[in-house]
Amino acid sequence: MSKILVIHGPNLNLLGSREPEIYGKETLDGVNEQIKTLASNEGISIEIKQSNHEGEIVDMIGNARDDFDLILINPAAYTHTSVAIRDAISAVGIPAIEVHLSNIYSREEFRHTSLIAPVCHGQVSGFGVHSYILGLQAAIEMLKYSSK
Ligand code: CA2
Repeated sequence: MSKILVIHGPNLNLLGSREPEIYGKETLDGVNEQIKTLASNEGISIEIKQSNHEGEIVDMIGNARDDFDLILINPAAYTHTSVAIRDAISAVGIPAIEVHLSNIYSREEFRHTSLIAPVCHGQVSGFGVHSYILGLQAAIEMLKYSSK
């Protein structure tokens, strides 16, 4: 059974409580339920983690090699700043897919650059909670083809 690690970056624990006009009204628990439902329908094993700390996220990525086939990550604000997370993804040896709730290219200019995207297989941005679902569907397709 394929195993996917989902990582939510800083402040995503606040989802649903503030800025609903940008990030929607769904809570992180609600997002996670949707992710788990799709994974279970597709026969995929999922582990979901959230951290507000860059080093912790670097460790999660580094430790994923032996236990997971793919990482689905919303690096949140670290998208635009973290060489450490980029290097961890680049080094881990399993594919990663980057997701964003908002369309980072239609927001402030500092959000237009992702340091993470160049080391990911692909990026989904701008579909709210559905970005995670689309990213997960893409991940599942990728894993199907890579195991043939
Ligand atoms: O659109 C996304 O998913 C982002 O990764 C969200 C980050 C932001 O820094 C990125 O540029 C784009 C922010 C996550 C914080 O989420 C909050 C949710 C509710 C209330 C406050 C913050």
